[in-house]
Amino acid sequence: VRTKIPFESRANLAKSAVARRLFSLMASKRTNLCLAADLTKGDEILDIADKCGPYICLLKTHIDIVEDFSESFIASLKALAARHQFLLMEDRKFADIGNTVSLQYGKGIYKISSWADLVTAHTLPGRSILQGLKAALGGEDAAGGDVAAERGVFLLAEMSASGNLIDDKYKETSNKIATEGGDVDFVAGVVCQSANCFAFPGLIQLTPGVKIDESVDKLGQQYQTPEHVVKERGADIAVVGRGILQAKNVAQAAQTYRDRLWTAYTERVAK
Ligand code: 5FU
Repeated sequence: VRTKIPFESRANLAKSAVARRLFSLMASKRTNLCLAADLTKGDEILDIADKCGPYICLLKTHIDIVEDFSESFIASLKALAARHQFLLMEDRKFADIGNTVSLQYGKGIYKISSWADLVTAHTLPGRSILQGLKAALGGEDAAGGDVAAERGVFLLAEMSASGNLIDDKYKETSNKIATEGGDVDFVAGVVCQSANCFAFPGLIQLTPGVKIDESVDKLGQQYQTPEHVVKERGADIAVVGRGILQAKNVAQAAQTYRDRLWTAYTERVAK
């Protein structure tokens, strides 16, 4: 089973170059924590990215909630990612026809494809979502090289929201889109809540809805503990937002989440 295989071995199995990079980074930096930097001011995001940077493998944004977006904000965020060694994921949850997602990914104010190593996408429109996103990267480069090499997608196969409409059939087909066909080199992983979402060890399971105090929020979010998502639910990377954002000392909270998630992972592969 994939959950027993160490990240450094799974790096060699990954078809996506970004997944290989991320697996290797997780193994060498010893972290499987993703920070959901859901803040609305650019400076607040940069500040938390700097403080939590040493403890995370991935920083996840919702760029459309940033009130003072600018190109210099992106430049600063990229500099922090390089300094602290983490990747950037825009949680855009693309869900439209290929032509539209291509424009949404590459154009507009945010030009997501120019800075986000990874993005998220719903499988609702089917396989064309991958072709559409790839189209924003311009297809093959002049030398026939692979444009997907620098960029990757996480496909949603489950959601943490209570009452969400995803059923087993949807999950199964999402898994097929992630693992079969000509665009699998573009798929770095799957966003889901359980280990049975996919079996292929070259994909990364990203699991949101993680908090030390297991609970819910007022708007349908459901939380599980770091140990539970890693050991029982198959999470490779756990996404933590408010569990860190609302802490008095965010760096210390990030370190605590990192330690608990990493210990749970090492116990999982050793067992
Ligand atoms: F795909 C999903 C999902 O199923 N649940 C989520 O919570 C994504 N998320 C994101 O993870 C959500 O958009 C937030 O950015 C983050 C969770 O934040 P929290 O503050 O830890 O609840």
